[in-house]
Amino acid sequence: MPEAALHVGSGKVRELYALDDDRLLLVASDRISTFDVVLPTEIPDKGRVLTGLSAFWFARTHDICANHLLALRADGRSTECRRLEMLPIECVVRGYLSGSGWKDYTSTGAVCGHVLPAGLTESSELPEPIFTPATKATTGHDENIDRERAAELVGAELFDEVERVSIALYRFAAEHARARGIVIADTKFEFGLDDGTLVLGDEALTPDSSRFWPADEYRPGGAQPSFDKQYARDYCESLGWDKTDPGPELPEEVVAGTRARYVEAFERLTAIGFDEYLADPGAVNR
Ligand code: PZK
Repeated sequence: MPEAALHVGSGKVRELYALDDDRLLLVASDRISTFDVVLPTEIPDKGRVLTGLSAFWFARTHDICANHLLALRADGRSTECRRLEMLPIECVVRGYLSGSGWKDYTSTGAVCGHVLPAGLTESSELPEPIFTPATKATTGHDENIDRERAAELVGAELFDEVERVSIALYRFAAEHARARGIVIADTKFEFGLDDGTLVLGDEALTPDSSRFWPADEYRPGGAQPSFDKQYARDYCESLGWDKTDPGPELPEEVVAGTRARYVEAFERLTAIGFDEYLADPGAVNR
């Protein structure tokens, strides 16, 4: 628990505290959600994996875009960050056709105004990554919006900048990950402004903000297994759970298998031992 910090927000699996007028503390819990429901069982160290991975990407993408990270705390799960004026759109980049992108393509042949080639199949790699903004739903699901609507929400000039920066960040990370056996199918960024300068906030390029797929199992033509959550999903499906709250408890072998996949994603992507990260979170900056 952070000292002398006011709780200012809750996400499904994260908490946000105010440290002072200019700084926030973002704390990643070990909670896991599947099929949009937070499960009653935690995955030990999941919050540390996501925090460390985010910090790793922040350290390596400074030259593409400034970011909100000020310091990682010694607990490995808490990020001190600069307080920004957040933009009212989710900045999604898709390199592959999945989720709502695949749904929209099957009904219209386009995603957020990007007309795509005919004949693509579920999970196909796109010819080029596309920027597919969404609104921030306060309840329920984010809604895809076309580029005109997004430009109205943030202004045309800022729209052009977040599109360019989002695609550059995705290309950098997807290429890095692909060389290490992980497909980043799509990802969501949240940006803010600090004195008018565009700054990347939130968590970035983690398995909770992206779709990570094992590259060696990639087979377009259907849904792909999740790098991190597949054991938990398969177990939940095997119970015949109706996917309404509350979700089922996970048995220890599913917890252990899931934890191992998060740690594997961290180690593959960062080339840092997870034990080194736990001993010194600053390892992600070297
Ligand atoms: C900010 N969220 C999402 C909600 C969470 C996270 N640097 C920042 N400055 C101002 N606002 C935010 C950030 C960041 N990051 C992030 N909402 C506001 C969110 C609830 C819990 F952990």
